Amino acid sequence: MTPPATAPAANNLEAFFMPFTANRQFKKNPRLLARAKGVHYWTPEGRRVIDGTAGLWCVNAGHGREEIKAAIAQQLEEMDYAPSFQMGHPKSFELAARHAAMLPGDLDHAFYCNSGSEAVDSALKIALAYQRARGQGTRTRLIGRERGYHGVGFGGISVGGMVNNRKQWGTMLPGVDHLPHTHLPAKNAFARGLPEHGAELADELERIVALHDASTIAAVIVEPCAGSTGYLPPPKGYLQRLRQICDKHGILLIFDEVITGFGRLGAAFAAEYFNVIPDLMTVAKGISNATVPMGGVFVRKHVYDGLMNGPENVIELFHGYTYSAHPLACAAASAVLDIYKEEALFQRAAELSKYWEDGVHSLKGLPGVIDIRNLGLAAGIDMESRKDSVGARGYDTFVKAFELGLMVRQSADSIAMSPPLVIERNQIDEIVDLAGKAIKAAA
Ligand code: PXG
Repeated sequence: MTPPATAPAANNLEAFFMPFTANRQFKKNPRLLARAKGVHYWTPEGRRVIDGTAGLWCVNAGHGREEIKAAIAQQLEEMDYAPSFQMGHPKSFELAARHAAMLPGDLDHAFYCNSGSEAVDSALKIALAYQRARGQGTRTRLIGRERGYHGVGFGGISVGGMVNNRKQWGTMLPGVDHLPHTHLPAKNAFARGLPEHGAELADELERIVALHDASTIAAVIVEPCAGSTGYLPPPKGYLQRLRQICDKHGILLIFDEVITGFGRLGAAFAAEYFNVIPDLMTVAKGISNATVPMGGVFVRKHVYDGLMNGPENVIELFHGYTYSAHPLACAAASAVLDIYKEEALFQRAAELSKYWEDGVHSLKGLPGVIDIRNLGLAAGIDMESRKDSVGARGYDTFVKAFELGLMVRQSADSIAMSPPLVIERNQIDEIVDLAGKAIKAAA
């Protein structure tokens, strides 16, 4: 019998209502992580597990970085908290200037929050406010994409396109439409890097515009490379086409770079990698190396300037969080920028990406493997579903990998891997070897 939730004990798992977890299944057979350093976790019993996922795509500079620890400790000593409403603290302005300097094009303003979900909802709100401020208040529709993941706020799930994240929540936001996803396994299976086919799927935006009229559409939001749905790099030319169609119709383009931001593709941002500049960009995860929760919305000059109208004493955006630009998050984010730069980690990811690609594609031919995709330092592997039990095989692969000493992420019958950017070649070999063993064991 499980002990009552109120008995405080280290082995009492009952009270914690776990997120995105099969609570009852987990609590019968838990997987606990107690310590982390570099590219490894250790379980409470001291078993080492290689982090094939950088936590949840977030610990890009590796675990336990002393420089970040020191920056957070120093900030805590100086000032634990300061409000950002009608007040400010120096590190928030300094961080925003540093982000602006590293962003492509004129993405030169930063709004801060505490997670990717908040970043997405903030971006959608900024888009609506901007359209209204420029006299286009009829533009209220938001367009997402099938299989998209934009966090768990009502805005994010409305534009998102993963059915399990949507079906429990009723009608969500009204006035949302979706582009088709870009996963075309019949044409693109086992593509290395960007798939050849599917750029024309961006033209579906023209169909949506024809249906609703451009004058009703505020913004389109997509992940430049979809993450949670099993890692779907965009077809060649797709993002460029989406940008052109948005420009033609006065629609804002939002890139959700919560996963792709801060080096995952081997460039600072996907916007830079693809040379497509969105009007707004959402980030989180790697922004603070996951040490202190942080998210952000990067905004282009015309969007920011568009909102700076009306009398100067009037608040331009009635939106923000108690912890927007939290001093500890700013200190951590600044320290991680130093690491990214000093260790040239984005360039390192670019250099390793071919080795990674060869490694993960060597798993082609294993039993049940039906597709492998990669871009930058991440990959998705699809396995054939077992009859009548979608997701069972993916789950077994994930559990087996953990038992063998490798952390992967599972989504239905896909697994995704995205190691910290400090990973070494021999550790990539180890990840690929263990993933292969787990796939075979779960076949
Ligand atoms: N946008 C994108 C593109 C994301 O990947 C969010 C928004 C939401 O971020 P927060 O910080 O609110 O969780 C995400 C989060 C997985 C996985 O295994 C992915 C995420 C979170 C947890 C698991 O793919 N992405």
